[in-house]
Amino acid sequence: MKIESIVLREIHMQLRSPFETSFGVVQNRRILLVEIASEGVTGWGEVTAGETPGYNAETTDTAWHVISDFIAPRMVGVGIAKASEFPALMAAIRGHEMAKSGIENALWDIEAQQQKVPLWKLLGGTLKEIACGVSLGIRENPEALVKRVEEELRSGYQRIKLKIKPGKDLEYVAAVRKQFPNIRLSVDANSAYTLVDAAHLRELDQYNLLMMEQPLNWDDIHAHSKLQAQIQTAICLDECIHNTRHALTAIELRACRIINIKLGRVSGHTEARILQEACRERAIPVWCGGMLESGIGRAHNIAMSTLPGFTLPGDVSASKRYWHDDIIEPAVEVTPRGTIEVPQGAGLGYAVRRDLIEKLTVRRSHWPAAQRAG
Ligand code: OSB
Ligand code: MG
Repeated sequence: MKIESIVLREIHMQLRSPFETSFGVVQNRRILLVEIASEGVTGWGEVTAGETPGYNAETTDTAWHVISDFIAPRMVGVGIAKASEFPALMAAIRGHEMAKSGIENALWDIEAQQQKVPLWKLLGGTLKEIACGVSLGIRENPEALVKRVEEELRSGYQRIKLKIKPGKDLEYVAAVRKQFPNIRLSVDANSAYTLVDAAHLRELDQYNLLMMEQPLNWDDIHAHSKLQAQIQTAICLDECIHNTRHALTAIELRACRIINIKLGRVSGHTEARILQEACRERAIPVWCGGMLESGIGRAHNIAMSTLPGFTLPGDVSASKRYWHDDIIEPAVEVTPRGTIEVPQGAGLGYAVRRDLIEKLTVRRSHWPAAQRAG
């Protein structure tokens, strides 16, 4: 596959409602899309970095910089046999996994289209439908949260995840658990606590949670191993895991019993595939996390979620929970049994709404192959 041109663009999309986590509130998303042309087909990828460095170190602007100054100029005009060769070409660029992932995943889309197979099949996926959960932002009070949970359950979602932070935790979890004694329920702190809070976090053990996601520092696997020894609830690592090496460290240190895989955080499909297999061999369940993606990132998440290691419901939910008008067609829908049926078309399996994307674009950069040759 010869990389004939790369287009990088920033689109602005407004979430239907603000999403609050322990690190901030977001409603106006600034999303980078990558479009790569190769031998008659076009592949799409999404950069899942946030607007601020509150989740991890990357932002929309750092990704723009790294792709523009280091990745796109190096890749345009280059021929590679398989998308899985891309990470080796990026070895000299430290970190910036989300920037790399936007490019790599577009190459996977191209490879699948060239082979005329759905991306999930090319990746080695086996599931025909994937199990869906939802991630609910922090609310003004427990009653509002309970009401929201009820709505999501009515839509069929199989697992509810509550965002928590100090001062907005026990009371909220208690209220939801009281109303729904048997649902699969989890919490996500996005690094809002420290080991000093261990006794406080142990209080959550009484609510029979499926997991507690990333309670401690975004880069501290060791501290999570100390916490896991003190609580019954399974810890799930999100922010800490950027690659398979990190996952193996966490598993060996018993820092978690579950791992959340996000394509952007682990630099793309190639590493995600290796990581889920490593977890499967060690009986560590994995699930697909979300980063408030547009339809393009969502379609990549759906493809990844068909791999055999993904045994827990992901944060992959319907387009309409996020957007009035998604940039793919058809929009992603969830069945009454809380699943997404995997698309059968080649590549992503959804049509990209180019006209809408043009309207949403606020900046654009283009690298034609000739630029490299000349
Ligand atoms: O920690 O999983 C997270 C959103 C932005 C940044 C981090 C996280 C999240 C979510 C939302 O939980 C998942 C989604 O619905 O896309
Ligand atoms: Mg998380």
